[in-house]
Amino acid sequence: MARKLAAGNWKMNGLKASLSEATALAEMFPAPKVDILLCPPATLVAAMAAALDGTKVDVGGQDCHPRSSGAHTGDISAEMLVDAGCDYVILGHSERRADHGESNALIAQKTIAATMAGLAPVVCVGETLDERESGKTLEVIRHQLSASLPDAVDFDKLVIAYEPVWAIGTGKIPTLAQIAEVHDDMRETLSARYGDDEAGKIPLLYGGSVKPGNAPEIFATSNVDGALVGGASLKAADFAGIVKALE
Ligand code: G2H
Repeated sequence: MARKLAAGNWKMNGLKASLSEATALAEMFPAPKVDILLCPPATLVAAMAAALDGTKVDVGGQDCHPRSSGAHTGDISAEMLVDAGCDYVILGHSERRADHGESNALIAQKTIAATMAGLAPVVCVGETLDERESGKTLEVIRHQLSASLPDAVDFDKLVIAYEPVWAIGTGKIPTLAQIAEVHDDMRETLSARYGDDEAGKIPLLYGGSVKPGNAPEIFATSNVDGALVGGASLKAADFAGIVKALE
C-alpha cells in the first residue's frame, strides 16, 4: 500500500512574507494522517525548512542538477537541497520539460542524483492535448515512465506525479475515468518493471487544477494516492482543504 501525500508546488511564486502560509498550514496539521510537502522557489527553501523544523510539513526543491557540484551557474545540486533542509525534489515537471528542454534521459540522471543524496524524487509525467486527442496518452506516459526512471530507485522514497499538460493551471481536469485509466496503467507499468511489491509502494499523485472542491472525488479514484498541487497550495486555507480530503 502506497503512503498518501499532499504535495504543494509553489512554482515561481512566493516571497519571504509567504512563509506565514507555510507555518499556518503546519499549525493546522500537528498530527496529520497523510504526508504533507511544500516545494517553494529556491530562494525560500532554506528559510522554509527552518520555519517548519519540528513540524509535520516537509520541504522540497523544484529541481536539481544531475551533478553534485561544479561549474554550473544558476543550478542547485541534490546535496545542496539536503543541506538546506529538503527531503524531496520535484523532477521533470512539464514546465521544466517545456521551458528548459529537459529530456527523459536528463530526468533519469537527476532521479539518480536525488536518490543518491537521500532525497525523495517526485518524478512528473503527462501528455499534451495533442497527444491526448490523438489517442496516444498511455503510450506517452509509458514511455516517459520507462525513460525518466532509472533501474535503481529507492522504493520507500520514489513518488510519481501524473500531470496532463493541458490540465495545468487551466481549471480543466480529465474525467475521473481518464485519471483512473492512466493511474491504473502506471501501476501496471511500474509492476511489470519493478515487481508488484515495490511498485505498490510508490505513491501515484494526480496534478493539474486540483482544488478543495474537486479533491475528494479525485482522491476516491483508483490508484490515486495524493496530489501535486500548484495554485491551490499557495494559501494555507486552500491547501488545508485538499489535505483534509486526503486524510
Ligand atoms: C500542475 C499543478 C502543480 P496547478 O503543474 O504541479 O499546478 O495545480 O496550478 O494546475
